[in-house]
Amino acid sequence: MKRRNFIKKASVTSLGLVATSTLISCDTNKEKATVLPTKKPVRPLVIATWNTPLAVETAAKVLENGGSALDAVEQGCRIEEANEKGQSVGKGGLPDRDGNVTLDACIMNDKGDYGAVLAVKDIKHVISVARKVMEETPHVMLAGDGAKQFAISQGFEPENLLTEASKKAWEKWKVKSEYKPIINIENHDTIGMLAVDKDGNISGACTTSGLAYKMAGRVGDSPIIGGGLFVDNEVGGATATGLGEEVLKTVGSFLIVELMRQGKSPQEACEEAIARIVKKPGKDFKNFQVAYIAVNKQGETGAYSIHEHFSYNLFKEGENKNIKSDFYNKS
Ligand code: SD4
Repeated sequence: MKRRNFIKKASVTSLGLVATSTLISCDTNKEKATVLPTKKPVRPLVIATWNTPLAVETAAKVLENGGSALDAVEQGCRIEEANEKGQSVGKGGLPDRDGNVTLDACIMNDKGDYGAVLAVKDIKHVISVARKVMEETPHVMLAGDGAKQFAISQGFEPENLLTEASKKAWEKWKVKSEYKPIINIENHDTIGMLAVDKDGNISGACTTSGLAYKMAGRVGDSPIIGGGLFVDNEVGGATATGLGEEVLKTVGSFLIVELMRQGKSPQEACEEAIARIVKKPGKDFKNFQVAYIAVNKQGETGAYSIHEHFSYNLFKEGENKNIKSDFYNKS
């Protein structure tokens, strides 16, 4: 198979906040992708939030070897869960305000099945636990201690997820003793991943430690179907990163898939979902970020964020020096 891997990074830096989405598409076709989102249908492909090349490459390899989209997104997400340097996913995630690392994750397959775990302590690969919930139980969500017990019963090893670096960061935050949860703004964050396999079947996954220093028990959008992730194999999939409360209030990922069902492209659908958030009165958009990525059945992709929304016109005119858009051919 003649293959090209395309990595496209679109990043927006504005007001000190950064949103990045990374696209790798494995293409049998000779034509170069020149823009993000891809207008040209590409299959198989995998896209993920933020700049997570190793995770995306891992997932792409699964697809290249003929694996399913479900295996691809699970394997991709596991890379970030094991990456201790990433402070918003898996081991090394920043804790809640009491110092406990609690993880949320969910996964959806091409049959419309879904599994999720919420507020799980001491288990690193929550994306795989979510898959077990989907495949081995009659339920769709397990939370807290029940989820942890289930994971252990399935052979997952409990371990301390609080690294020294995250503990230090938490201790520093505690000194201020004000309740202000923080969304990580560096170039690494919650990973949401969507894959389309060579047959056009779509799966998605999302895994996170949620907001840094959140209230104990707080759960965001990432493990909630329709919020942080939604896949409908007839139409496409979408996933989110950013302030989960705002994603949930607009049921963002479900909205994007439904908009695609009505004929919008993935890019138009992501833009509309962001517009639903920003048109609400009284919101201070400078202080939070929401970003979506989406893919449709044909293998077209879209990506949009609140900060892009406010920079879009300048971006179109090429006048905003803060917006970078690089293209790499990794063949
Ligand atoms: C949450 N959406 O728990 C997650 C956090 C996140 O970028 O994506 N941060 O709300």
